[in-house]
Amino acid sequence: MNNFNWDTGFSVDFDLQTGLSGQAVTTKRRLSQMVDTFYDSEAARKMVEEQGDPLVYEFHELGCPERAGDLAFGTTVLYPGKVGNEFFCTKGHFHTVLETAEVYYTLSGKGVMVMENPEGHTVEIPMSKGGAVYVPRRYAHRTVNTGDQPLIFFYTFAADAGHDYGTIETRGYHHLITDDGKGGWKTEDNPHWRDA
Ligand code: S6P
Ligand code: ZN
Repeated sequence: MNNFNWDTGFSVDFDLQTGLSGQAVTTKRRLSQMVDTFYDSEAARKMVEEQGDPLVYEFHELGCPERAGDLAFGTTVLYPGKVGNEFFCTKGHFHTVLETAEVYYTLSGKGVMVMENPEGHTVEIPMSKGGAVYVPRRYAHRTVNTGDQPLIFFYTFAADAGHDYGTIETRGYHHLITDDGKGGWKTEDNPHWRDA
């Protein structure tokens, strides 16, 4: 447990030098927990068996009360890797309160913020050190590591926003972010996307 006082204030050391092993506990997502996130889920299962279930990402959940007026925040580390041609990414989610935005600030690495709204409008915004990305209200958000180093970013959002993972788990994303074979990334339509 921690001593974060959400009523009188506190500071927290994210301890980025030692891979988030400081005072703030992280939630970890291994590939076995998200094989169906990737287009080639069979390749993901094979990687789990043959490569010892790699850690895809971890992020802080500091225990911010889910009440109006508070700001939840933390740091995410998304590790480099690929499943087939598709870069490692987070699961991605809508906020349960759809009309809530979020801000991401990239501390190191490079990647892409992949967003789409319920009407199917899609937006991809590159992420690199020193850049802030505004995730607008109503947009699902997923981060993708397109580099060969960890992508590390700070995030903050309204604490009562809630997380809807089910919609993305059921429908998938419209777009996949894949290796372009030239050291960069490209967007491909996801053949598995379902208009459920
Ligand atoms: C929460 C915020 C981030 C993500 C984290 C992991 O609103 O967007 O903290 O939770 O980057 O991604 P995901 O999609 O597994 O929640
Ligand atoms: Zn969010």
